[in-house]
Amino acid sequence: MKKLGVVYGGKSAEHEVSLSTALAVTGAINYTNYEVYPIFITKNGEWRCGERLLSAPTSIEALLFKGDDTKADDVLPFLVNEQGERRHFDVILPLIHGTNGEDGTIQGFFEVLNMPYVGNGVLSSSASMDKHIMKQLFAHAGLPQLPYEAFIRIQWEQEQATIIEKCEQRLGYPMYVKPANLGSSVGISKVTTQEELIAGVKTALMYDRKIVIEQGVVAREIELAVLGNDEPKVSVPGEIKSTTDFYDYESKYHDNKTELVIPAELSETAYAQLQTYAIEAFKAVDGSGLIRADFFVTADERIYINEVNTLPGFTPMSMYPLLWQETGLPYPDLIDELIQLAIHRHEEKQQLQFKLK
Ligand code: G1L
Repeated sequence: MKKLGVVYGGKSAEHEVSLSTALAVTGAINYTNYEVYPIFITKNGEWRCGERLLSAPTSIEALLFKGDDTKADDVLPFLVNEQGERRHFDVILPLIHGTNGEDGTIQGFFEVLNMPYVGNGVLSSSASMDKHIMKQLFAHAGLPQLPYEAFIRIQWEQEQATIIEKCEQRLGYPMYVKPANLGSSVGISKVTTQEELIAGVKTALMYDRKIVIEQGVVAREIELAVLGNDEPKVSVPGEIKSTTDFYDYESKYHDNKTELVIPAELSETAYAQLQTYAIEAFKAVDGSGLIRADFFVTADERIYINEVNTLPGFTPMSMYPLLWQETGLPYPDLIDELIQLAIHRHEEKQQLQFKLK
């Protein structure tokens, strides 16, 4: 039996989302195939290891372990047990963001430990966390995307007028102003005037030193799920129908203001084109394990890639698992496949290093 460490909680804004995800995942794991160990990271960043789970936990409370709440940024309890012996896991399932939205950090930690982990590696995680880097990778891969502008704080301070002029000429209103480095939708504004643009940049600069401004578009939001390593598979497309103005943090996680239509209603041409683009996007960021690829599709079926998400929502009611459900892969099997992919990627890497010796 493989020892599986499920890591959840964490210092990020999505601590609670992570806990619900951990409850759903530990509820769906096949306990006859894995020895499951819960690893809880407090909001302070202290890692706490629980006793082996023998069956699905019944509530989030069962996943929270009490301890010294004054401790911060302590990974030692993950590395060694109470007897001071080194802990070992065959594979880690990180249901978590890196600290403060800077992703790839948790992945780097498991790399250093040479521990197999589920999902994207350091490069795809961090590249997809920076909207500007991601757009440059998409451009390089020839993926269609809407025009945008990107700049850092000092440029805004020194060349504000030029930046505004460029945005107005190349993009036009409405625009979306976003911090480059955020997973969720905090600090984002939709702007329709120059005053709003200036205010939006000021807001976004509170969250990041780098800003991306995107052209607004009247379009449907279509998402696809990609799964695999070197030969990734793609799901059917799904549509997010929002009732609010844009797909914001609130409606994403808290309200039920969005409706998912799976499979999305599309022409055969658009359907196939989206599937090709989703795989290309996965490869463009050098994904591994999984990626959710998000697109805009206009009424006349012009397609633009919006972004990829290396840590998509992952409860059984989230888009990514629902897309696979509809494509013929149920939630427990999806988790199993992701674990297998992690082990396989790690084994290949070990062989590569072995050949060099
Ligand atoms: F395990 C996977 F597949 F790699 C995986 C890991 C993490 C899938 C989805 C997620 N998502 C999350 O962890 C989160 C959306 C709860 C971020 Cl806080």
